[in-house]
Amino acid sequence: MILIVVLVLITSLGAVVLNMSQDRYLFESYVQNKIETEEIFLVSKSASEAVIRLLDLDDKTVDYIGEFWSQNIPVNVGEGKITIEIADQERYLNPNFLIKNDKPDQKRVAIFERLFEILGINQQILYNIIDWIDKNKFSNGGEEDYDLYTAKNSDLDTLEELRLIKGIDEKIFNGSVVNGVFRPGLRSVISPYSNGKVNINTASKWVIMALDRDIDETLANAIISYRQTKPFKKVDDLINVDGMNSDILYRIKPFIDIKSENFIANIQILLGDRKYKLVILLNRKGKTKEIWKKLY
Ligand SMILES: [Ca+2]
Ligand SMILES: [Ca+2]
Repeated sequence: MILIVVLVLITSLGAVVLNMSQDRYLFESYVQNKIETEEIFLVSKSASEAVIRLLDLDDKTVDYIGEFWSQNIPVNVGEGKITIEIADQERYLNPNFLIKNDKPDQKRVAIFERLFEILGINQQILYNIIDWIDKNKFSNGGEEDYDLYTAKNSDLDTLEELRLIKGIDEKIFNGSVVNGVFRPGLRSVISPYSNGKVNINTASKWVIMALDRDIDETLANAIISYRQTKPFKKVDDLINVDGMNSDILYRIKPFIDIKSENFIANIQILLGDRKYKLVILLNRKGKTKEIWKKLY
């Protein structure tokens, strides 16, 4: 399986990169820039095709850490070096689901309240996020303070947009070290791209703990060590974990799954001495589709 995927990657990327090195000698320097633009365009296109093929080859009925897509994939061809890193988005909590039919969804708000408590983030910031997303202009304690700018009053389209919300600073967004221990920021636990169901095979300890008041750190760690040897094939398999009970399972069932639907591929591209970062959002409902692609 791994060999097949590597071959798929090399054949789709290889032809492009090899042809490019010959072109360099054939054109004058003023043409160079145009070629380089086309090179990166072709490499981006090939990388995107390779990721789509890789995700289509994967078993879609279950997704867990340790599957081929979840590992860093380095591809070296000619003078091109490409590293592909894919993360499913269902490992995160999606703040856009905090609002349902124009009102805060209380069960999901409770999940986020626990998340913020675990991460040591002021709860007021959660209400600022709700104000940012909900359509009304009434305050949940935050909106009245939006004096320098107005709240968006609709869903978050990107993760970076969080930085525009009152109170979310560098530390809260990226995480920080508290008493020698890394405390994750919002970017490590939330995503506006997930389908709203947390994949218990890929979610971090903090996200799992936020799901229910009775999931403490010990139980979250037990879930993670269980799935390392035996990924969950169905949600009900959670009952086999030491410390799990049917009450917790009943409460969290509407919010969890054992597979993922949305993926972000972070691709580092080195072409000679030029460096690029390509980010692709993909959706895999049925066949894998590219939603957007950004080149930096
Ligand atoms: Ca899979
Ligand atoms: Ca609002």
